[in-house]
This record gives sequence, C-alpha cells and structure tokens, in this order.
Amino acid sequence: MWRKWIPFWHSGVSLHGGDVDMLFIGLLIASLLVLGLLFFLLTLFCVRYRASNDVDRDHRITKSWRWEVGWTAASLAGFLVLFVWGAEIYFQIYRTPPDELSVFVVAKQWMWKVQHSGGQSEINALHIPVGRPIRLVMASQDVIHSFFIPAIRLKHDVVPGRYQDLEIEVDKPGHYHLFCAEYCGTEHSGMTGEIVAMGAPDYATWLATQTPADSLTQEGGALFRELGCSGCHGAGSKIHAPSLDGLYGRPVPLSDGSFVTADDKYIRDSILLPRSQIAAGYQPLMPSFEGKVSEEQLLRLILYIKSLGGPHP
Ligand code: HEC
Ligand SMILES: [Cu+2]
Repeated sequence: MWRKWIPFWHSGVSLHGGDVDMLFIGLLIASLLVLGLLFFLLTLFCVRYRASNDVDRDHRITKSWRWEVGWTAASLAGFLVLFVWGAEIYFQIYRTPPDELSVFVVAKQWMWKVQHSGGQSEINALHIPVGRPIRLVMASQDVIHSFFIPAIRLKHDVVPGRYQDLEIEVDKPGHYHLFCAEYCGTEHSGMTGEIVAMGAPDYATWLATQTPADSLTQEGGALFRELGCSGCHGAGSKIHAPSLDGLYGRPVPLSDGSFVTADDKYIRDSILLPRSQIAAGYQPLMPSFEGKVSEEQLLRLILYIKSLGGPHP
C-alpha cells in the first residue's frame, strides 16, 4: 500500500487504525495551512505597514465581494471535505452487526469487569481472538466512563442507564493498553487494563483453562427464580403476566397501540421501568427492579430471556 511510504508511518494493529491516522494527518495538514496563511499575512502586514514605509494609511474600507465570498466558500468546502471524510470512517468503525461473538463489559468505579458468554469473567483484562470482529456490549454501573484502546484508535463512552455496542477487531497478537478516558472519580487514573489478543488456538486454550462458574444464561435462570420473576411469568401463575417464551426479537404490541421489537433495550426497560411500556392486554402489575438488580444481573436476565425458545403466544 502507498501509505507505507509516508515517513514514520506505523501500519497499526487493526483494520481501521490506518484510516484514523490518515484522517489525523489530513486534519494536521488543514490546520498547518490555516496557520501558515495566518503567519504569512501577519508578517506581510508587519513589513508592509512598518513606520518607515510610505504607504496609504487613511483607513478607508473598500469592500471586495470577490475576496469575501471566495474565502468563505473555500474554507467551507475545505472543512466539509474533512467532515465527510471523518463521518465515513465513523460509520465504518461504529457499525455493529448483531451476529458476532459478543463480550459483555461492565464499567464501575474503578474497574472494567468483562464477562464472556461461556461464563468466564475477568477484571481489567479482555482476552480476544485476533482477526475476528468482536461485539462488545457495554454498560456502566455508576457514572460515565469511556472505553479507550489507543492501539486500535477506538474509544467509546459507557453511559449508565443504557447499553452501548462497540465492534473491535485486532489483527496482531499482543498486549494493548486499555484506559478509561472520561474522568470518573478519585481513582480514575487507575482504571486501566489490558487487551490480550491471541491466535485462535491460544484463545481456545485460554477459554478452556478459565474455570467458568455457570454460563451466564444459567445464572440468569437462577436469578429469574430468586428475584421472583418466575412467580408471575412462570407457567401456572395466578397473576395474568405475559409468557416470555420466544419473546426475544419479536414485535410486541403495546397498550397504546404501537409496536416495539423485544431487543436488549426493551427487556432492560421492562425490568427497570415496567410502567414505561405496557404490553397490550395486561395490567401494569409488574414492580420495578430499579436499584434491586445490578448491571451484571441484568445482562444475565436478558441472556436467559433470550435463550427461552418455544412459540410466543
Ligand atoms: C408481580 C408480577 C410480576 C413480577 C414479579 C415480574 N413481572 Fe414481568 N411483567 C408482569 C406483567 C403483569 C407484565 C405485563 C405488563 C407490562 O408490560 O408491564 C410484565 C411484563 C414483562 C416483560 C415484557 C413482556 C412482554 O411481552 O412485553 C418482561 C421482559 C418482564 N416482565 C420480565 C420480568 C423479569 C425479568 C422479572 C424479574 C426480575 C419480572 N418480569 C417480574 C408481571 C410481573
Ligand atoms: Cu472510569
């Protein structure tokens, strides 16, 4: 590729790292051009209007439309090019196809807790296979954090109260820094970690040597009983509550006549804010679990509900 002829070029460890670097160089050149023009005019006027020079100094303003329109249009066009360029890279990087290997990341003061769907969990470390897109589903337990991996030029805020998706892919095995890039309290500077990218066989070995508790789905099932969800939603309950079998991914009719798709966000809202969207044909009897379940429990419950197959009544 022609890029490697650029002095000091570093080929990077991910697909889009190089694009981000190119954009950075583009921005740098645009800024240097503006800076150069500024200093050129500054010097020009200093020399031209120095005290000993005999020039016209009557300060009369002569308006030139050609200069004004020309300068405004040229700088607008220049910066719009940068905008479109940046937006294109943004949309490439932040698309997240749903069918990829998903890993869950919960941020809290002051650590990153990572959960693999097989039940393996780690703190301030994330093991991933190389050359394969990974979908990170991120949530925050308390305040805003920001998930930042400088080596692959990727950063995403993790905001409490909702899920964020981020797709990452690392092409070279190695250890990479992970930082929190949003000031989140006293020990923010210590909220660092490590991305460990490994070849597929090494990754498989790593997964096998970890001792998972139960799988997240199984733990979700246990929670579903402990929290009393099954008391209402289970078969044979006395309360008229919808069955959750086969719910995930279906359109759900709501009592106000509209439809929503039962995705992660809908199920999350159903548990935390049951009054916000009532399923059609049911009374708003479900209590809110806001403050009673943690982010980690929530994602287990969602995985459990996702796993419930069967026909949706
Ligand atoms: C007191 C009984 C009760 C309990 C306990 C309860 N629910 Fe519900 N739930 C309901 C009722 C009634 C509805 C339908 C009305 C509504 O949408 O709020 C519902 C709706 C839902 C929906 C939306 C279903 C749909 O078809 O749109 C989900 C998801 C859900 N509950 C999950 C849970 C989970 C997870 C728990 C445990 C943490 C739980 N519920 C505990 C009664 C209950
Ligand atoms: Cu943080």
